[in-house]
Amino acid sequence: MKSWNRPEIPSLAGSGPVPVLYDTVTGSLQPAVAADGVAGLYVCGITPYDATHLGHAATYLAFDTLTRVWLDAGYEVRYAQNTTDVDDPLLERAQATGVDWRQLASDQTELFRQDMQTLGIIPPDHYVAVTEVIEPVADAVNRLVEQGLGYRVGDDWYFDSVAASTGSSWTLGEISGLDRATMLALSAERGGDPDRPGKRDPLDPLLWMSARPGEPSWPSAMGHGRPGWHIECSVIAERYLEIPVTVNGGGSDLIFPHHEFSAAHTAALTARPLAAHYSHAGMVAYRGEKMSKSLGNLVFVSRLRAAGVDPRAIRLALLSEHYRSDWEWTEAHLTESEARLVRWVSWAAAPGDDDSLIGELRTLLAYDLDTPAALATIDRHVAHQTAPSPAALDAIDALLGIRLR
Ligand code: 5CA
Ligand code: ZN
Repeated sequence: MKSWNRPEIPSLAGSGPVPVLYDTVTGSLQPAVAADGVAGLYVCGITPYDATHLGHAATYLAFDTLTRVWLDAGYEVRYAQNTTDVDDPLLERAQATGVDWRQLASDQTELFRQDMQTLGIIPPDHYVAVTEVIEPVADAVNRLVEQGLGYRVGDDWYFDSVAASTGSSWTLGEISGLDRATMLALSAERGGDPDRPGKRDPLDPLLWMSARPGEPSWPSAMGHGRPGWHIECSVIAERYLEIPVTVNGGGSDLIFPHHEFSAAHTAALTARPLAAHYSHAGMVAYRGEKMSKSLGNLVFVSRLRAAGVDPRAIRLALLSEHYRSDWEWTEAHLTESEARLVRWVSWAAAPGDDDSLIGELRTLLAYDLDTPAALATIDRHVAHQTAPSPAALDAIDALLGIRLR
């Protein structure tokens, strides 16, 4: 699928440090290193049934920042992202609004591309819709069935997580580190069906859903149907990147069940881990609750854009919070960022020869992408009316995606 235009990224003299990044699996900061200087990044994409909200934008901006730090460290970055363009909520929304599901998905994906481009987010090298990989997904499910790790309930197919846990290089709970009671609760909350009779284990996730009347389906060895959710990311990552990828990322709502089971599927299919490193962005809330399409408490990037807000101010607002924290969007985030941008732009209009920001930004961002500290450092330079060198302004652009000149 078509991606979006890549922002211009100034190249800086020398190189910055390789980042250390909080890893969900070990619960500690770990260097996000690629032995051969080529970092592989897989980030879970949107389910395109509603416009991009600031929560999505914050998550993609976190991995954009990681990419910028990697590039500055001299790495090559290979990046893949999916879109879940066949899934229950999308089909339900299409049905409820009388729009063809393909049209809904392509319209919303297009809006997402525009939002990402406006925000200057580095695009993935491979932007892949699930509908583009139905055959490889069906083939992967079939292989799991042949290995005895996929089984039938009614006409649907499930992954045997207990058998996989003993027979492969993955064990249940390894990625999320959660206890069973928590996994059961999250499974029910996030698209699983722990109470369905006939499953070998309540946590077993769906691999292949048989065709439902009025819904899209494709032929396969398991009968007509469509992919389950976790298998899509497992297959797309393997198909477009080297496994294990350096970092598998997404929002923290994907830790369980999604990343747990994508990793399980990859381990069963390839005998390799999906990723060396699991990184999760915190949840952005609005009016007291997690911003979510299903709750409807959304602030849309496209609305802010249409209202004439400078995209750099949106970026600064999101960068002002640490990517790993859960935080609540307020109108003040925007007004403060607009004021900050005005101050920065007038400071940048009188450049000089002060290079010191370059090293400061490199150090702060390489330490678990500490964007709030990076902004605070720039604020200090602005307050002291230092005269930034053109290279220092380039560093703000290259590392934070904010162009001031
Ligand atoms: N298509 C699946 C992933 S395979 C999906 O979760 N789609 S989504 O549209 O619901 O979310 C897209 C991305 O935004 C995911 O990485 C998700 O973790 C992240 N996300 C969703 N809501 C928020 C939020 N309120 N704050 C931060 N990130 C969020
Ligand atoms: Zn995913």
